[in-house]
Amino acid sequence: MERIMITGALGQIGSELVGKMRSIYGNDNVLATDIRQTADQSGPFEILDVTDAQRMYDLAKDFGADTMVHMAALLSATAEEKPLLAWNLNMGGLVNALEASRKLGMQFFTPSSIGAFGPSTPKKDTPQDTLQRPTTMYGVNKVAGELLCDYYHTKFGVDTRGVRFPGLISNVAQPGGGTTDYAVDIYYQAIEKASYTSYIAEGTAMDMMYMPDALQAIVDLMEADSDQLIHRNAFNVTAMSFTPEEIAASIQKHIPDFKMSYAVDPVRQEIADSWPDNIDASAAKAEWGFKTSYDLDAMTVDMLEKLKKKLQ
Ligand code: AKB
Repeated sequence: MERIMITGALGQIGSELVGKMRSIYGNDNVLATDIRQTADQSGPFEILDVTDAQRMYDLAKDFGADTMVHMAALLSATAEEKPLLAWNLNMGGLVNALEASRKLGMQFFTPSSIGAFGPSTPKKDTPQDTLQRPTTMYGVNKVAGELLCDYYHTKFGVDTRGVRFPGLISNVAQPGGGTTDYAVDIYYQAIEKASYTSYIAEGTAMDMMYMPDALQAIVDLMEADSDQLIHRNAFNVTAMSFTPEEIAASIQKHIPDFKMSYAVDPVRQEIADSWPDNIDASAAKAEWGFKTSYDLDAMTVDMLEKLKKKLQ
């Protein structure tokens, strides 16, 4: 990785990944692109609608990119509201990014998700290789995407890589339209109001990861020796699994009067119920040394500290 182009650079992951990659590879070597404009001037930025294949190719070529990190996508709850838009954006954007990578010989990363699993997938210690019959448009996109990335590798030799991210929690950019977003929102509201109404029901366990671990995982996988990778496009990765009452209890250790209540959203609850409780990340650990630094309590300490400063 020397010249990196990132799509969806202003999204939840992209907004931090750009900074992380610029700090490692140099500001001028990371081209951030998004459909929206930004005021951030820390390095090159271009407007890009990822459904515009020609512009994506031209930008990568003009920049001399050797790596494509494709992050632009709609998340699970929005994809359920707008399934056709999700298909066109998530699959159209992905195939355009893969084609640009094939033509320009770029290394390629895109995230899959725990959304690639469905109700018939084993819920506990979900294996790396298992049943994947998701019941959401997002999940359909993610499974198709995993297969498409495998195809571009075996058919065309593109160095495609990816992980199945769990819910990601960050104190920089808020997610939008996801099912796991409550686990970010809860920290903001804990500081602002000492209370939170969860749209996910008590007892619903989902995998999660703190953003610094997620960013490191992307860098580590992209830097890993290609010969060591068997599951190159869809590694299970996770740092923790918790229910709404468990994250509330973690917050109460620091904000004792924090109160949790529930107003369950049937759409997002159904999506959450179709996902695993906790996935097994042993293939990622064995094949490229995946590791994490934050568990739930360590993440809570850091989130509350950073958000208190931010919201002051
Ligand atoms: C979502 O909730 O849609 C995402 C995901 C787990 O892929 N955070």
